[in-house]
Amino acid sequence: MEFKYVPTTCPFCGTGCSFNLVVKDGKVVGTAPFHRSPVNEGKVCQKGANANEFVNAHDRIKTPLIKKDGKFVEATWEEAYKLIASKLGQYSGEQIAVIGSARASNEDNYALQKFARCVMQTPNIDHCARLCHASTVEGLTQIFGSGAMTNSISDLADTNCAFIIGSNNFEAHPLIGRRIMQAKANGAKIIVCDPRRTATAKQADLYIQQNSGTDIALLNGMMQYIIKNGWENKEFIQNRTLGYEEFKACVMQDKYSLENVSKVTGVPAEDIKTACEWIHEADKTAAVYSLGVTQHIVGVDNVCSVGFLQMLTGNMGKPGTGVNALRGQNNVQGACDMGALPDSLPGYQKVSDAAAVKKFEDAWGCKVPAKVGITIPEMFETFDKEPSKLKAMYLMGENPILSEPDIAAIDRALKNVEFLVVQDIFLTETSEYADVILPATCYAEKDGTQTNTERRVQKLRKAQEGPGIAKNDWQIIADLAAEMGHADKFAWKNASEIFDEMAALTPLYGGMDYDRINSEGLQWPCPTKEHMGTKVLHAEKFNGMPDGKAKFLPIEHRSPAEVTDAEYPFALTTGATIWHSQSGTMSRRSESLNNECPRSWIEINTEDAKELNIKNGDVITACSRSGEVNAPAKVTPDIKKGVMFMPYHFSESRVNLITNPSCDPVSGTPELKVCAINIKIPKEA
Ligand SMILES: Nc1nc2c(c(=O)[nH]1)N[C@H]1C(S)=C(S)[C@@H](COP(=O)(O)OP(=O)(O)OC[C@H]3O[C@@H](n4cnc5c(=O)[nH]c(N)nc54)[C@H](O)[C@@H]3O)O[C@H]1N2
Ligand SMILES: Nc1nc2c(c(=O)[nH]1)N[C@H]1C(S)=C(S)[C@@H](COP(=O)(O)OP(=O)(O)OC[C@H]3O[C@@H](n4cnc5c(=O)[nH]c(N)nc54)[C@H](O)[C@@H]3O)O[C@H]1N2
Ligand code: SF4
Ligand SMILES: [Mo]
Repeated sequence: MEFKYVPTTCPFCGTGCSFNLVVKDGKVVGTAPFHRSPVNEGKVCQKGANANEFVNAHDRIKTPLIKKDGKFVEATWEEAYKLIASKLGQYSGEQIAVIGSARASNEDNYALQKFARCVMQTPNIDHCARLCHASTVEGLTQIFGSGAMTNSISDLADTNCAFIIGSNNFEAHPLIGRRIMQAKANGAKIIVCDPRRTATAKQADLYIQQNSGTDIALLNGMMQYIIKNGWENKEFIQNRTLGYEEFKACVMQDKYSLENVSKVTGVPAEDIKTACEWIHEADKTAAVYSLGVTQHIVGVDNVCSVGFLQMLTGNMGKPGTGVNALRGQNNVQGACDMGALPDSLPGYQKVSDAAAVKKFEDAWGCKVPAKVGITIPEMFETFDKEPSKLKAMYLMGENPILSEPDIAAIDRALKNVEFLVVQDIFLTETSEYADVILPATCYAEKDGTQTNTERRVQKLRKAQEGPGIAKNDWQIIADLAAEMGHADKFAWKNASEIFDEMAALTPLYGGMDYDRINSEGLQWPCPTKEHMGTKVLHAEKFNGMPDGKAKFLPIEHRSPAEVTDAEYPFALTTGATIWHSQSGTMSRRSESLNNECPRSWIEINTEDAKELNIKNGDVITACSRSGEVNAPAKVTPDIKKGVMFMPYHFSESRVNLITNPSCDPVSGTPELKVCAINIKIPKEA
């Protein structure tokens, strides 16, 4: 029997590993290593290894579906396009909200944002980066002039000290965790700061278990101790930064003394000292962070504080250093790069910049709304509270009824959407609310590109045909645009043509084309055809800053939106497990992954469990000001006393029923990492 091997990029996380899809008789049947990848060198995690399993799940959507009398009925593409065109045509620009997909390719997202801006004339386009690393994009842009991971995955192996804060990379980015372990094997010190003793924390040489939501206090305390010892890098501060004196005055306040910070964070002063000593002694320290830092009402300030630690110690612009924000979904970096954001055109060219808007208007031959649109939380809040303002939604590859905080509010909002189009590969809990569902091909069925966390643009390669009459996302959008009278602007023959159009308008990608990225990909910025891409940002200069210098700011600790009290005495934090991905639409259809982890749970500290008389496996109810949810208890000493944890992948146990919708005021990222809860023990039936 003939087997064919098609190299492609993983559809799960932002690490961007490559592997081969094994194809037999025209169907994807397995995966096999692809050794040449500079990211993962032929290795994958359990999700990558089983990434073939959901592709041919029996319940892939095969035809468009139109809701008639409350039931979905199979339809032809023509029927679906006609209906959508006539419905969307009834609304004016800003009455329409569009959500892009960090699962779909760069080409798909480029097509969607062009459709939103050009055909729909709406500025309201966003995607799930809002729920995770929008705080990174905002924070790092404020201080460095670029919102991306500064360094490369492979150079983490060369660091002498990894300072990991709010990242459980052993589960969420396992092949980045592998690089950090390579550094450890070479003698690097590993510091992990996390309220949970995670799989990552268990590898640490120093584990710092701070209270949830106290990272600024911890970082300010560390920076005060570094300055007090004269360990700051004076030359770097002098030559490459601005704003130091005001920043210093802030961190030197008595409230950030070791003694006071120890009280706020719950971390022994000795451990804070040790962390500072190791960073001081190391030639190169890499800061690594993820959602434990960003998903807070102080997410942007948290991100900046991590940046300041690296600026203060001169750990920027060299391999093995930097601020390494580990981005989430397979193509969340790309969806941001492509302009699926309410304030940015492709390549972070701002909608508030008249020259940028003019450039796109000239290239596309249409008006482009020169206005900042609304974010995902604002979209749902408007549908919920002011439905006269927002009428329709086009949602490509996102499952908000599981992934957004405060599900009761999202339910009300979705019920208020007059016309909802959902474009996905599976029926989801969200698509139940749709008026029309459109079947898309998945990663294994299309050519295209995606951009990983280290800014590497890599190929997706078609390995099999899609199910039924499913089409590529970009093709669906182009067909719909044609139906609405804009055929000329969306007349692409293939994904490569879309990439070329995008690259010509996007200086970060300007030197890339499908031939150049074919083997190992290229890391942006790559402005010209001769440019070899950029492994380390800010090597000589902070190019995006007006004067080329990074910016220190004074940042104070602030408490989370919900603090614990007598009624809700525990802090709940939420996140990922290695076996599942996001709302589980893909990973839970993988038999291998779902067998390993078939149900949700709630982690409770051993002492708390004893006080509440809860045993391992007891089904308990967690309740908050927003709602309640049941899950079996997992009693463990690994979580801090007073803190509990739930994963967010399980539709039958929706943790977002109890999370709170408070957001960072600048990034709009919800505080998914802290809410106040209590526990009820259901009476035996
Ligand atoms: N297996 C798997 N991998 C994934 C995903 C998945 O669903 N499954 N999702 C992908 C996506 S979209 C993303 S964005 C990334 C997320 O990657 P991560 O951010 O690494 O994963 P999380 O589990 O959300 O949270 C990280 C850690 O933050 C800690 N934390 C909670 N509160 C605080 C706090 O106040 N301070 C600090 N310092 N830490 C805190 C949590 O205990 C947790 O260990 O993972 C990606 N990778
Ligand atoms: N409590 C809590 N909630 C969280 C988080 C948390 O830490 N705690 N994390 C948040 C984070 S970091 C994120 S990123 C969000 C994720 O939130 P979502 O983006 O809503 O999660 P996914 O399950 O990845 O949804 C992606 C959808 O895209 C579909 N899909 C896959 N491939 C394709 C494709 O090629 N084309 C199309 N059209 N569709 C496709 C999938 O079937 C799925 O329905 O959740 C957030 N929610
Ligand atoms: S680490 Fe991420 S990209 Fe790599 S195989 Fe695992 S899920 Fe896929
Ligand atoms: Mo994410």
